[in-house]
Order: sequence, then structure tokens, then C-alpha cells
Amino acid sequence: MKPRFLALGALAASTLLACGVSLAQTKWDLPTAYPATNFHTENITQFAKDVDTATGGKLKISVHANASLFKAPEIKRAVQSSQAQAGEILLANYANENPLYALDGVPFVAASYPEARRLYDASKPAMEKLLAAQGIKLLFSVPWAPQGIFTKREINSVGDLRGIKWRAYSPATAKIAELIGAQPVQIQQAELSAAMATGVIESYMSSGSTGYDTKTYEHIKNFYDTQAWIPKNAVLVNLKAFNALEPATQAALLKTAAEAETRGWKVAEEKNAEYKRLLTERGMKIHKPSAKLDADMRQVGAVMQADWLKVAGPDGAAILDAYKAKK
Ligand code: PCA
Repeated sequence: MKPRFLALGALAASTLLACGVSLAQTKWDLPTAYPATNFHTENITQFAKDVDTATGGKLKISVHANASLFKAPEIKRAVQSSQAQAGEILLANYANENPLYALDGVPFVAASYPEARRLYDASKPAMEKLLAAQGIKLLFSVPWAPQGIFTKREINSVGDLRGIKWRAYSPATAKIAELIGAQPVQIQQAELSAAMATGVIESYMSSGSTGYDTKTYEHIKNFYDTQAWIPKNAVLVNLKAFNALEPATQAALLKTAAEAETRGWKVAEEKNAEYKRLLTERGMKIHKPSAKLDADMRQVGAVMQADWLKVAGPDGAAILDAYKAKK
């Protein structure tokens, strides 16, 4: 019996080859730092499914959510060093590497979705060039929601935040703490619930989606909708891994990535309102900031913009000018 089976197996394989079906399959890991139910992760999971379909199963991407494979600040290096072929990062986390990564985290540069889109368009060529020099290709980028302040106490001005324990997720959110006299602690989203439960922090800036994902409403009851900036995540791929794909697979991947970007921007905006509704239902008070709080935050933003320009130099100024010219 055995030789007959072998012969049949060989026949099946040669038939597949004769039909032009390649059996080669590439498998990639894609670590992310946010939970599986977060809208970014859902979008990436859909992207991975679509890539599978579009490449006829030739490229399989495994999404590893919730910082299970690498912690948020490690994902970029993992992609750069081929420990993971792809990955999702929060650009603003890498502000200390290059000011370009910091730009969408500077308060009041781009605080509405149309502004965030224009800022993305204005900075994308330089961003792609910077990433390429690091052996990375940008697949797509999707925004979070406008950032507001979660705080235990009700506040009227930034003075009311002086001395409080403040969670920072990026160099910029730590800088805000410094400027308003709060005490910053760097904590990524995957550890945020625990940090609130143990009283390590009593305030932070982020979006409604993170407030919801981390069950912030169980510990903190106020959200001040300052709409200060819109940070973005980016899905990256190692350039060598990308270049190793067949041209048709590359094309299918890029097309699917473009679709994921369009879908991501749409869903981000739709979910912004929904997350605020969900937070309200769970007992969170969503406040419009007082005129004083708004003015205080804008002053913080002005200081940070001036600082950013100093560090980013003429290249940075050119990007900001291009963005402002599109306004
Ligand atoms: N959520 C992420 C980053 C920006 C956001 O809205 C966080 O808080 O970690």
C-alpha cells in the first residue's frame, strides 16, 4: 500500500505545480500593545485576514495583541532587528529617537480629525524616509481619539493638577506633567488598570477608548474633553521581510494596507463618540473644559511647540509650514 500512497502524493504535488499553484507560504508575527477588542487591534486583525485572502494564503500574519509578545516601547526595535517581521507602534513613544515621531503628540498642533489627516499627509514623506533608513517600511497609520484628561478630582485649571500622580505614556505626556507640576510615572496601556487599582496614578491624558479599554471608570470619574492632540499608531514591516516577498504578494499587501488605513480613520472617528457614550453609561462625567483649563492647556501646547521646533530644526519647520499651508 505504502508505495501507492507515495505515488499518489507525488502526483498530487505535480498536478498542483502544473496548475501554477505555489506551495510557498510566508508566516509573519505582528505584535501590538493594545487589547484584542481595541479598535486598532480589530482593524489589524481584519487586515491580517484580508492579506490572507488577497495573497491566496501565501502570507499569513499572526497578530499578538496586548503586549503579549513585546512591550509597547520594544516593538519598533523588534521589527527593526527582524525579531518580528511586522508590528504596530505608537509613533509618539519614539519621540526621543527623532522629533518627527513626536509631532502628532504635541498639544494643539492637530486636534481634529481633518487636521490630523493633513498633518499625517504633510509628515508622511519624511516619516517614510526616516523609517526606510532604519530598515522599516510604513504599511499604514491610524489615529487615536483627541486626548483629554482623566482625573479623580474635578478641576478648573491646570493648577488643580499640581502634585498629583500622573500617568505618562510618552515623552510628551511626561513633559506635560513637568509643565503643570504633576508627578509623572511612565506606564503603558497594558499596565494601566493595575496602576489605577493600586493607586500608583490618579490622573492621565489619553482617549475615551483607552479609558474604556482599561476600565478607568472603576477608579476615576472625570474626563475633561480638552481635545488636545490626536496621536497615531503605525503598522510597520521589516524592509528585508517585505523585499523577500514575491511582487504579486507585495502588491496585494500594500493594497490591503491602504484599505486598512482608510477603514481605520473612519472607524476611529465613529468610535470616538461611542466610547464617550460608553464611559458616561459606566458613571464617568464627561466635562467640557472651563475657559481657564483650556487656556492653560493651550499655553502648555505653545511651550511644547516652541520646544519641538527647536529640536526639529529647519526640516521640522518645513513640515509644520507645509501642514499649516494646507489648513
Ligand atoms: N491611547 C494610548 C495612546 C493614545 C491613546 O489614546 C494610551 O493611552 O496608551
